Amino acid sequence: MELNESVYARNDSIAQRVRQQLDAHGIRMFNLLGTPGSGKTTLLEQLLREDAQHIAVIEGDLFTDEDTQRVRACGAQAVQLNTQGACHLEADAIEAALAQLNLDGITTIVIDNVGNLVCTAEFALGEHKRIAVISVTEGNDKPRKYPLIFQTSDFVVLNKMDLLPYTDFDPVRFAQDVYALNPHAEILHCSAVRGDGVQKLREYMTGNWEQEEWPWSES
Ligand SMILES: Nc1nc2c(ncn2[C@@H]2O[C@H](COP(=O)(O)OP(=O)(O)O)[C@@H](O)[C@H]2O)c(=O)[nH]1
Ligand SMILES: [Mg+2]
Repeated sequence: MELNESVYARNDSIAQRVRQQLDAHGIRMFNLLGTPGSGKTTLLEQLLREDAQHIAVIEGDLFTDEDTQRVRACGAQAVQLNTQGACHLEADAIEAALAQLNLDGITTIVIDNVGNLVCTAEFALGEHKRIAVISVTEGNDKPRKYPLIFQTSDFVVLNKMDLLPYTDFDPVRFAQDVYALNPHAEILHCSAVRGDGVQKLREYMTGNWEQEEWPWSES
């Protein structure tokens, strides 16, 4: 218990430092979280289609650099972080990754987090906003089974809407469950392969929302 608290406190203080560094550069950072295969990297590829010059990517994966190759093929700068089996990224790795990026001209950084609905949600990385990506092929129970990711995400992408007719997924029930956990969440229906919903996500990411106070202020 005490060990856990010190791990989180240390992580939070590094995350706060990362956030200060980003604010000094006027850069917004988004933490893309979700299940393996929900479509995080496909969504990112769509976002990069229009603006690969101003968006840099930090890719988190256990062992491979396949997703980094995918985003570099879109023309974006990307740094690979391999967790060597760990199920989430921590703020110290993000701080090290930032040092490897050329931030000139960069307005936005997207962290393509390790696919995982549990521990990724527990670690602040210095991001300004969290975007959870869930797909309709995963079943309706995810908000009820994995509440923290929905409680802490600002934006929830419900992806693979093109497959909805082939599933028993109920988007209305999903929305009720998400709002019960987080009334401020915005839910966006997307098909990352078709590009549906991507423009709305782009507008949200570049929009004029208020910068909130640092939410992890205990440390
Ligand atoms: N039908 C459909 N397939 C998708 C969609 N988005 C992603 N996929 C597919 O789902 C698989 C996993 O996508 P990927 O982006 O690699 O998922 P990640 O593990 O979350 O990064 C790939 O085969 C994608 O082509 C979508 O909106 N509709
Ligand atoms: Mg991926």
